[in-house]
Amino acid sequence: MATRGFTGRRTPSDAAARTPPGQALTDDFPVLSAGPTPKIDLASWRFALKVGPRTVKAWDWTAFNTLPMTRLTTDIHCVTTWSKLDTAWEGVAIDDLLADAGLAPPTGFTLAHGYDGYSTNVPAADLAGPKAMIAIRYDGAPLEPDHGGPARLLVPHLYLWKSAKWLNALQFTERDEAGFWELRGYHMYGDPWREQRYHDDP
Ligand SMILES: Nc1nc2c(c(=O)[nH]1)N[C@H]1C(S)=C(S)[C@@H](COP(=O)(O)O)O[C@H]1N2
Ligand SMILES: [Mo]
Repeated sequence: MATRGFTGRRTPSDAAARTPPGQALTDDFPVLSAGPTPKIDLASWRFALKVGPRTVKAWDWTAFNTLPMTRLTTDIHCVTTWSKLDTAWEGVAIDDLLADAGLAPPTGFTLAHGYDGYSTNVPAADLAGPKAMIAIRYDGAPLEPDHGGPARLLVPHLYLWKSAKWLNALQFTERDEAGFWELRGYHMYGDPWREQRYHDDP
């Protein structure tokens, strides 16, 4: 029997129970970006952890790859109504990043910044534990540029627009500041199970 991920063991009712309201399952992996995929050279790639305007620590690609790597198989949900089950990722858990920077887990909010100028906001607590990471591999291979490679944020319990591609900084902020899509009417939190698509959704 050929299996991809856990697909072979998924029953129809299991799949239905894992599909949030208003979503439909896809086996494809659509690409959604506000602009063109930026060209990022691994030799010049940098990722910075910031508290407000202050850079606490920055990693180049070599240093980033010495951090502990975590595997995460999870469902993802895009606000354009597709969901994809059992996607397999590998990357650095935010807790491990904070430990390497000698930073206590922050309490406020986070702005994730991409190389393309994109940004999105996530409460800091939503990045803690095994449920979020900075992903560098997908489905056993380096993350493709169109999907955010070299490195993207992955916060799979929120709509996928929160998972900033081409990540170059995580910035902790005291206030909840809107990012690119949040300034254009998307929800400040974005829980797919509560259908928090647009700003005024409860
Ligand atoms: N840097 C950056 N990250 C981004 C985007 C973007 O335009 N730039 N688009 C977001 C949106 S709206 C979605 S739905 C997902 C899509 O991820 P995918 O292309 O891997 O499916 O990436 C999110 N992250
Ligand atoms: Mo999106």
